[in-house]
Amino acid sequence: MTGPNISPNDNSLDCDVLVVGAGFAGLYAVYAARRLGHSVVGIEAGDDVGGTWYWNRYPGARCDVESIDYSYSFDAELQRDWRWTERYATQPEILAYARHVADRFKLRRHYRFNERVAAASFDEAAAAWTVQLAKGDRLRARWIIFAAGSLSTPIRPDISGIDDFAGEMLFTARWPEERVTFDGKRVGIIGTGASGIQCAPIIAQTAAKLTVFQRSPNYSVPAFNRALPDDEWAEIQASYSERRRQSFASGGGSPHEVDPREIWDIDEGERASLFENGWKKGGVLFAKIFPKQTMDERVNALARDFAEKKIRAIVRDESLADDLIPTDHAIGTKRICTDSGYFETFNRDNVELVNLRRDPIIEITERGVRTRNASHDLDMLIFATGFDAMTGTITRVDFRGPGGQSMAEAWADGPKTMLGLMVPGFPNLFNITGPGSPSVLTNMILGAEQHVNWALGLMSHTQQKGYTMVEARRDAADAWTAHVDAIASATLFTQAKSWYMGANVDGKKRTFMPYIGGFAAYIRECEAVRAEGYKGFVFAS
Ligand code: N01
Repeated sequence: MTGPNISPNDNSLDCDVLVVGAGFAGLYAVYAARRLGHSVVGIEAGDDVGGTWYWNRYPGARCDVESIDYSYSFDAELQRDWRWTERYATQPEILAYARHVADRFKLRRHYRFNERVAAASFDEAAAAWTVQLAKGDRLRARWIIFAAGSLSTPIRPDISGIDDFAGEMLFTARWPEERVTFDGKRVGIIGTGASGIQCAPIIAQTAAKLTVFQRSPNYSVPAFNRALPDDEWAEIQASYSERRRQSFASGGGSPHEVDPREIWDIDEGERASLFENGWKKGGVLFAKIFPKQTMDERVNALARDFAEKKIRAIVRDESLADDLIPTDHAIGTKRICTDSGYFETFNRDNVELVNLRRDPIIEITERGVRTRNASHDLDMLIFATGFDAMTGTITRVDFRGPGGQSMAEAWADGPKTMLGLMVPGFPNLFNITGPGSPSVLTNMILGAEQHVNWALGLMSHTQQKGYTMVEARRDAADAWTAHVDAIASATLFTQAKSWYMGANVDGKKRTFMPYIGGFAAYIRECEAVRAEGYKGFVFAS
């Protein structure tokens, strides 16, 4: 890397590259842009680095991708020096890793923390973005790398009386840094997605009572988490480069692949053991045992049947098990949750499940939650109610390209992108792990590295050719988005009411947002575009 504060190439600018976000994508963008000699300013809403892992500090938060894979690959020494202690790292350990990376590569000095980008407009004559920060400052930059996360705008549900509650009210996605105690408290939690499912078992251990308000049950597979002993660590280190190679050549960004055989060619006994092995791998990998598992309803039904039996084997009360088993979606078409003792929690005497499909919430009152059939008095109410995923954060920034259209307007009928990375009408702006990229369906850290490297390659190409601006062509973005749609339509994913589909936000266009063709296929698409001189992009000065 070059020195700490180099000047922008153009003196009328404050920096060459403005990076939004100090999560894993933003940190890597700052690192990689600096390595190429660009002057960089980072903007981060939190008071430190970490992104998702900075905000989601709720008890039980862990990654559902193995730590050894969910970590940067760009620096062999970092990979060697950072010792992951568990198979699935806890939120504090992942946050400590982000901080270590920021310290090690001296990235914090490029950031302005506790600051947000409110708006940005593109000045075509100067080929620069004028960026308006929420506290009033303005910055001018040639390029913006928007790396503010795919799941970073939490939803506050529109439930009548929500502000009247007199007890403690917490959001998993904005969990306070101070220690929260549940001891002796009557705690309610609304939401049974990955966040709710991870924290409920821990809350139940000390709360006087835990009431879980469930609108839709979710599939969840045990994490089978464990410590990583030294001998295993040594083996991982010895084969790390091969592991990374496999991850970049895989569908999901970690070194796991489906069994290539047709399920119907496998006898029932072997099928059962393959399902059992898939289950024991833990979490999302259960959706990736057979190639057509999320494409063919008959294959999916076998996986559902297996998962249902697992739930029934845990939950002692049969009618409670009925309520906890999803019936509205194919397994894997909403993100499978990864838990540590979730279904077991419902065998406890101090835990109650309220099935909101039968007994919906009428209002939140000063005392708690009133459903149609009962009043639930609470000392604490926790919302694990999800995010305006993938588009929610970028459309809340008032980006205006040369045509004056905002991103929210441009995407009113669903996001349109070229490779998920650029949007027609918004030159010199890269979106990292956004819609149209594999993002949330792959290992986000490796995905971010690949995106950022590709974006920086396009920036260098633009400059080398003597241009100052690059933009995705509309026809290319239409074609890419149609391709993203077409692959998704061949799966069962589009039938689920998931946040992948935008179905959790009222009024949001229902469209499958991530690219589901797999990480390796996506990398090939990006490389092909590069090899053809960045076909689909238009350059100007
Ligand atoms: O959010 P969600 P999440 N009344 O949208 C319910 C990643 N992640 O934060 O399904 C009552 O999945 C809603 O009900 P319904 C992971 O990719 C990973 O849990 O709309 N309920 C649902 O149950 C994940 O998929 C980890 O009927 C209401 C819940 O709230 C993504 O983040 C951990 C409601 C929201 O679930 C999002 O997960 C955590 C209302 N008005 C997160 N509004 C790992 O393990 C919403 N709900 C790595």
